[in-house]
Amino acid sequence: MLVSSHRRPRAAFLMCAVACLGVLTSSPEARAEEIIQYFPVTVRGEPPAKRESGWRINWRILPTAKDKIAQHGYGRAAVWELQGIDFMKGYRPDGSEDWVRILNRMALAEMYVPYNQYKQEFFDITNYDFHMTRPNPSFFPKAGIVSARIHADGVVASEIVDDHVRWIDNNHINQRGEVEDKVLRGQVLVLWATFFSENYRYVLRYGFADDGTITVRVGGTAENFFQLYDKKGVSHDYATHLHMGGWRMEFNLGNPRTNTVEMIERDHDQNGRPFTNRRPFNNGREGGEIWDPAKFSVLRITSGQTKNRAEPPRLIAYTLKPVRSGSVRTKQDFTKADFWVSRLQPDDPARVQRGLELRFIDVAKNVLPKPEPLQGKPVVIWHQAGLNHIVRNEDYGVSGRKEEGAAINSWTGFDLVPSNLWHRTPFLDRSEAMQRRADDHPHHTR
Ligand SMILES: [Cu+2]
Repeated sequence: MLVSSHRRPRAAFLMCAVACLGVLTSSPEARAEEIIQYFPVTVRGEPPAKRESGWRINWRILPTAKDKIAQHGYGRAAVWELQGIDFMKGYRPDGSEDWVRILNRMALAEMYVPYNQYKQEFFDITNYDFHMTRPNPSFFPKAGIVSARIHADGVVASEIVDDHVRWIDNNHINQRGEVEDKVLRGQVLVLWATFFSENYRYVLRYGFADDGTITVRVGGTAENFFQLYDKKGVSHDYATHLHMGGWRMEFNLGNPRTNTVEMIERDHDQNGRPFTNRRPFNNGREGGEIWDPAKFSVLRITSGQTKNRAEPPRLIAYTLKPVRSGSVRTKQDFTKADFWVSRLQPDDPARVQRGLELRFIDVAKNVLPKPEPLQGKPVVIWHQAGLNHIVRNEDYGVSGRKEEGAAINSWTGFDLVPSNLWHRTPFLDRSEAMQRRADDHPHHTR
């Protein structure tokens, strides 16, 4: 289908001209980038603080496939693939920095946009040779930011920003020996880039927080596909649509072969008493699981090898926590579940022959016919999160013309939250005086 004839060709031509100019001067879409960022970050003019945590992140902008055969395997479009995500969770007893590899790879592998009517639906990464746009000065604020820069690939921007209250310590003893609340403001490294999707722009945003949390988001903005009103001036539901991001993740946590994947849900026993139900993902086999809002469903991936420094030590884990207003369900098989898990290296020779499984749209087809056991095998976690864009005047011009307005950015995504990655509350140092006080008043804290 020639979507360009429906979508805004003038803008497309303009963007292409800019992009082609960029390609002439350098080859930005092939080079690997790396950022190393320690926390806390002090503001300009202040001495640097002792490093308490940090991130080391590599990525590559995988180039657009000009023909039908995708070079990188996700689809035709350019893909921003994070290729090695390490976190420093303080120091080991010997004083060295305690780094652990969290993820080998992570990417937004699909952007799926079905409309309510006309059976119109788009697979922006699978089907189109869309690229990543280049940020210009309007992309950044004049204030309210610790620092920001555009990386050498000309596509990815990094920002360090305040992340509001990380914790409040209600047992802090101030210099006068009084107990008072102490606030730790968090900081976050935000990596973001913008995906050109003809009339739409998608803001791909990863927040790497100082405590090890990763927030994964995609935001849709720019020009709507349909006008707000039809020729009779009636606002129709056909313009309403979903934006569904599909992410693909390979966790490491020290040794991917030892990782186990569980679903954790708030359930009720026969007497109606709530309990936390931890169970192997899909009975330990490849497949899909549903997010149940009444159960607060999360997926947890736990290392079988890497332990934290708690007493006694515990195995480190990350929890995939959905942050969503609903679940995408269409006739597409990959919308049958919200979480999918597949084998990185399947046993099935037919799957091996097809090559590394990177396409989100194939996940159901890959794993449902012959689900393979997950125990002792490196796995791939897939997650989809969508938002229902019910059109409104704020997304159009005054007369409902799409060209005269801009759809306000709307976000969806999920969080990756550390679980027993740290051995204690990060950055909270108890002095001996505070510890004595806690020992003297064991019932002080509830
Ligand atoms: Cu929309």
